[in-house]
Amino acid sequence: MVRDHDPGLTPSRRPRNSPLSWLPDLLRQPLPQPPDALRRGPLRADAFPSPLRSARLTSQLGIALAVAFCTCFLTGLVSHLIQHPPAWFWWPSRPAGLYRFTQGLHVITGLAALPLLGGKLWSVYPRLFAWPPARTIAQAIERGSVAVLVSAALFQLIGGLLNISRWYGALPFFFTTGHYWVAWLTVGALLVHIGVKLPVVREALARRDPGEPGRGLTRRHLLGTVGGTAGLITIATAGQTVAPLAPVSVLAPRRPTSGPQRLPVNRTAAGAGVRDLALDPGYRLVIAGPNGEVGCSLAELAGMAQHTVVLPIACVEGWSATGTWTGVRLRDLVRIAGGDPHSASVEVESLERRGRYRRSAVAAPHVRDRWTLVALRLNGAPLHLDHGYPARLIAPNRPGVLQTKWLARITVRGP
Ligand SMILES: Nc1nc2c(c(=O)[nH]1)N[C@H]1C(S)=C(S)[C@@H](COP(=O)(O)O)O[C@H]1N2
Ligand SMILES: [Mo]
Repeated sequence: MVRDHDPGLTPSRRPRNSPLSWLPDLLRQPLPQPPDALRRGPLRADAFPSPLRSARLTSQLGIALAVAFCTCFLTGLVSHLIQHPPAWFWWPSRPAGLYRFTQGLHVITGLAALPLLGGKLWSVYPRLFAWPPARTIAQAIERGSVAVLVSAALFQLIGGLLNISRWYGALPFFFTTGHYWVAWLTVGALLVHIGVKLPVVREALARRDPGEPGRGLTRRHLLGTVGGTAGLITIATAGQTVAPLAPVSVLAPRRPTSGPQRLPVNRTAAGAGVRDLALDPGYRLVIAGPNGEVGCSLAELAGMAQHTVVLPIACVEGWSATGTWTGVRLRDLVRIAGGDPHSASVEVESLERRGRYRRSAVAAPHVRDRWTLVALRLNGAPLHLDHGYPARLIAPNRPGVLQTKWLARITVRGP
């Protein structure tokens, strides 16, 4: 059975004569025993008879979850930093598929964590009804921190799932901001939890479980089922970014090859309200820099040196798809505007008037990369209207949200 554990407050480790020496004593104060008449239903002593639950099972699931959550946290943090770079942050333009890898991993580990968390919560949920609810103040605080951890973890996994399913309206706030701040809350509560439970985990893993049921479902079966479910979910969804798995990706929200020009569309031209502007024969791409402003027609852009690159769109939502793009190198346009192609940074703006992704910053490593294009063509044909016609940005190792479509203006800035 799962045992209660008092967070480490062994008297021997307590510093003497410190200004806080009263605190451990306070925390170990016993709380009043609640009246026994309340002990009904799930609060009864024998309410959860399953012999499958054990500290060892909980520990094994906990370790798998910790690995998934830490991977998710780190890859998510990278994605956040690329999109909101602080002054100290530097993100290279190569390897070209690095972001595709980190963000694919982010969504895959998040999805695999769902059955792991389900299994783990099942293995400990009788503790919700532990009697008495808390024996000491310290235990009440520790249980409160677990409640924070469970709510934050569920918020992250379910919110993420809604977002990759593109059910954007399901949450009453902007998903990315909530997901980012609750990630810190989750990881903080997780570190506290690991710190408190480490001794229990070590003890539980050191010896075999007593009372392993001889017949029927065993803990091994249970672990196998949870692990197998995590594996199945991975295989059934990873195909949205791992192309060879696409045929078996029955649960993936996106297929890498479905959409105009065999590429998914995130936001359509109609959705962005740019149809008329994009199709206007008077279209000009404004290029502004130290030399002033010039407007280039589509024919003028097509008359410049054209280059072809094979690069993925790697959406933050975890899908990615490779395209063959043809267009003008961004650094050639920077030169026309009078900027230094090796040190300049650039801001690109869309014809789209409103919308979060209507502009993006291109830092120097991406500006000088010869694979960064103002693309005019995709997979052998002029860009489809929904892929950013007449011109869009495509750069190596950048999240999809920064691959701005329907370009209207390029502003060259200094180093
Ligand atoms: N102007 C503009 N560009 C945009 C977007 C947008 O909403 N507006 N969405 C971005 C996102 S989130 C992604 S994933 C890619 C998708 O490009 P695609 O629709 O050509 O596949 O475009 C990016 N470019
Ligand atoms: Mo995206």
